Amino acid sequence: MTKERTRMKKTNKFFEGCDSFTILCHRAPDVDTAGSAIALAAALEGMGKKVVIHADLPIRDQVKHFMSVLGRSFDKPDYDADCIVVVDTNSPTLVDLESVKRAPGRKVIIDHHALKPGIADAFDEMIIDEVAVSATQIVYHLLKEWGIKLDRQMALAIASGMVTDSAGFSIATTSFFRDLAAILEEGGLEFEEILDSISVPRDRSEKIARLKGAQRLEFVREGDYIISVSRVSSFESSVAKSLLYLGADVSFVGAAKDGEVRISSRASRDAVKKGIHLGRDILPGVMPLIKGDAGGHAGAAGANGVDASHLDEALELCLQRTREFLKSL
Ligand SMILES: [Mn+2]
Repeated sequence: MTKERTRMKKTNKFFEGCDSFTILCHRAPDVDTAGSAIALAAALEGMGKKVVIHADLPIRDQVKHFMSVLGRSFDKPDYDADCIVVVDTNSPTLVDLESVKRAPGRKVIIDHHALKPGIADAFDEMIIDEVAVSATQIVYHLLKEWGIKLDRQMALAIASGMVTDSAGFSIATTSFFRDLAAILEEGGLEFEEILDSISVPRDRSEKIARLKGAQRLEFVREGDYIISVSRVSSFESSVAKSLLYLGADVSFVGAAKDGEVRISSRASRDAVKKGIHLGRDILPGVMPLIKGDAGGHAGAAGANGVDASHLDEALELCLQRTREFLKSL
């Protein structure tokens, strides 16, 4: 779907003539798709319409937390509703498109990504704005167009989607900040409330694992880089991540528990830019030592196996391979 083919109507009052709505979030929903659905649902319910919100599993912890803060839950989808609205979804694999196609009602899609082939044809109306930072920002403009005053819940839903999709404001635009300020003001919200709605409170055992990981930390310098190694009994990936916050460029954290052994590793953006690829070049080396598998991305990778007796050797091997790579730069 190219921008040219995108149909933008002057007014987008797609709700007219419909009494019941099913809003579909994308599979494994994020805060933007959930926030879009919640704000839209609240606006439609304010008009006396019946709305259900659905998303296909899995539902991640951040979204579970967000939904509970917003006081909303996912429901069973009603494909017989007068109108099906799909939010923050550009790919046919992210929703049950066959059910959408078969649905008798009006079908609308709202997104801030270019639609991938095979999805546009299922819809009667497309509200696509590729300049918007988040789908909730599009929903915000729709609600304004409909003359709706944002309440706290709508404002929180919209602003949270904007903040999470802006990737730490790295892709935020001037209009993004202008909209965000207006939304916070209209909803009577402090920015801190947005952060609370999207940050999952960390489990105490995870906090302890992070601190133990720091306590047992060993590190070596290789040129300008610092490689760190530690061992915990669980939350190894959270610990590996936290070691980067502490200052390491690359971290390896091993965990052995109940006959299972896992290694999690992280590399800083800088190390990844230099060409390190943990999932391809470093972690697979430990597979025979832990009798298991390894893989992952350049900056985040893991290994798991069934033999914990050589875990220290496996971590040492990761360290040596990383040193060799860094030496070769
Ligand atoms: Mn989005």
